Amino acid sequence: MQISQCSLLFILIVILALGGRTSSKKTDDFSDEKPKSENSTKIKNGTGDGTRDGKIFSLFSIVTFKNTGCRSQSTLSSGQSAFRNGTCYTSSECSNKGGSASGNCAAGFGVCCLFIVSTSGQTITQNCTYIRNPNFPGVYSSTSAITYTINKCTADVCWLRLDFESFSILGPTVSTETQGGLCPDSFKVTTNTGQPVPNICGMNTGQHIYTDIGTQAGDSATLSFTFSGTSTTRIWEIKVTQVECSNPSRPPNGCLQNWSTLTGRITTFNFLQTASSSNLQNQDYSACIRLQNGYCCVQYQVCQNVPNAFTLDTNAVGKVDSQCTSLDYVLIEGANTICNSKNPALNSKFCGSYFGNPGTAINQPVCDCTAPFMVHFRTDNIPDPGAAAPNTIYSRGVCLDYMQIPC
Ligand SMILES: *[C@@H]1O[C@H](CO)[C@@H](O)[C@H](O)[C@H]1NC(C)=O
Ligand SMILES: *[C@@H]1O[C@H](CO)[C@@H](O)[C@H](O)[C@H]1NC(C)=O
Ligand SMILES: *[C@@H]1O[C@H](CO)[C@@H](O)[C@H](O)[C@H]1NC(C)=O
Ligand SMILES: [Ca+2]
Repeated sequence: MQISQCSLLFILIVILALGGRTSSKKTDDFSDEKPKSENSTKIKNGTGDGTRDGKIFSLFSIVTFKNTGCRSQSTLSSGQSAFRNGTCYTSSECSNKGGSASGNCAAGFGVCCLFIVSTSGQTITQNCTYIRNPNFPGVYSSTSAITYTINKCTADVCWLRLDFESFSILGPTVSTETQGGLCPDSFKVTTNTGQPVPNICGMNTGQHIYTDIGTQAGDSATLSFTFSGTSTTRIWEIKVTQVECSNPSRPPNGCLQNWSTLTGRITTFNFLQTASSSNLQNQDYSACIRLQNGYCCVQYQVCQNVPNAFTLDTNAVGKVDSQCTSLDYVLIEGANTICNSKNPALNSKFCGSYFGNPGTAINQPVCDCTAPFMVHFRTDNIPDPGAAAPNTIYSRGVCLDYMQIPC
């Protein structure tokens, strides 16, 4: 009698232990790790109150889940994904932090907590906060400047990723460079790291920016909008993700944008896939590509099915290297027409209104087989000289389709 009762109890413990294990494996939101003060939540699980042996059941009475990203129920009409991202908290943590619950997470123990800020002057302290214009999804028709401050959500944040889910402010009014690509409205990112972030304007939905926010716990960033006149189309929604210094998805130093997909489309800011957009002035940044395993080169070509996808000035041919001195240009170090790392670099700067084929009015793909894999965009603030008369299709900027090439 004694023995069989004992083994029954043992079996019960085994069942409970196994049960506990599978449920903690079923969802990524659970963690066996010790709760870190800031990014995990520990709550008492009210189920399974021990009737016969409180000790056994108390093993399973604490639920710990990480405050990871979650998919909320709030839908996005444009931008990176169909739903806004939130952070998994308990419902009381969520309301204490100023968020709003939108769906569940952590197997129902948490709520997907959405953070949205729109009033000027607000300080953002939560990862994955959406910044939107006052009156969103309506337009912002006032001309009062707007500023937001972003503080680190934890001390080990080094980068911010800004995703422009919607972004439409006034851009250059002409599509030639007669004003050198001057921005009437402006969006500016300021940090104290000295990483240059170009001022941008116009239409930038779908674009993103990484910015180095600094390594000190107290470092912060400021996002500011200034406006030049009334507008019936001015609207923005920016997702601000805080990226840890050690996060493998941080960009390499000096990269304002980065991609790791096998193919992708890189465009200059305010490049509309219609004929009337204009290049912006004083751009000076790099878009970087991370090669996947088994890939050795990146091939670039002007965007397919986009008219005049490479137009930096009114020269009616492609130009390279020293021909681009004191003009707006694209820099791809180590570029060659052939995808083979043994071929020496042919050209690195490209300008004019055709890509990759100097002296002709024909676009040609170029290939880069030497790290780092990046495209640098550089524009000045003066109308670039050219042979032809001002033409509305010139100086639209650059749209490049890239493709990683296997080794
Ligand atoms: C912020 O959220 C993203 C997406 O969920 C996550 O990858 C990142 O680690 C988070 N950052 C911090 C500091 O927790
Ligand atoms: C957050 O959003 C991105 C797209 O912007 C998506 O790829 C990612 O899976 C989302 N993360 C979570 C945890 O839902
Ligand atoms: C950015 O670059 C890093 C490292 O080069 C890479 O691991 C990461 O996946 C990239 N991020 C995105 C969103 O592509
Ligand atoms: Ca120029």
